Amino acid sequence: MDLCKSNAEISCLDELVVKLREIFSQDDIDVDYVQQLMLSYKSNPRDWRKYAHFDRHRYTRNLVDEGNGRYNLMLLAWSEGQGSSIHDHSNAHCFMKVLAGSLREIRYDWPKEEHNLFGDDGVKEMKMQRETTLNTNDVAYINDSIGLHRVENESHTQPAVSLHLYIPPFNSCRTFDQRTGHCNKVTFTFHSKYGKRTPFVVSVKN
Ligand code: CSS
Ligand code: FE2
Repeated sequence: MDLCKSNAEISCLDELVVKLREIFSQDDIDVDYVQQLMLSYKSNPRDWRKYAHFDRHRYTRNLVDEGNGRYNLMLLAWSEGQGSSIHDHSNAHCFMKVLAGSLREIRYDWPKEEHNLFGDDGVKEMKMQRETTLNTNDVAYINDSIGLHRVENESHTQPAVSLHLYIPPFNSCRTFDQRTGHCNKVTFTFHSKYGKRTPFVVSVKN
């Protein structure tokens, strides 16, 4: 592990990890401060290459740090054209910093239930709030009171890598159908933990 200087600027990913552990030993979360801290780290692939495992079929989630159970820090690796569904963040804070390439964030309002005379179950197209392109080193923040989002690597020529901080950690969320507003619970898995590929878990039903 590289030794990092401990000045105000964050000079490497290991230093960011140490700083985050310090901050979250307290209970209050200063969203602006955490965002500034993540901004002040300038991405260097040497720091995070070992976490960047790509998959041809979908974006991967790679655990970097569990922060004493208070948060999850993870690296997401997006191949060309890969994206997420529209999702919530299970009442957690979500910080997202682009480490390589660029990502498109599309935000939506929560779907509104519409009940009508015929008892239909509230099918309603979801309303988009805004679209933002996040370039390398940019940081975005969202929580459930702001809305929902989906994230996409729109590039057909460049992969993208992002660093995500979720406070508190969660292992499931809800995904939403843009045309109907209907949602499903999904459970997450890690493709790798601390740089090592997670073994496949095959569940056998009798
Ligand atoms: N919430 C998604 C990534 S976009 S913030 C996830 O954890 O996979
Ligand atoms: Fe998200």
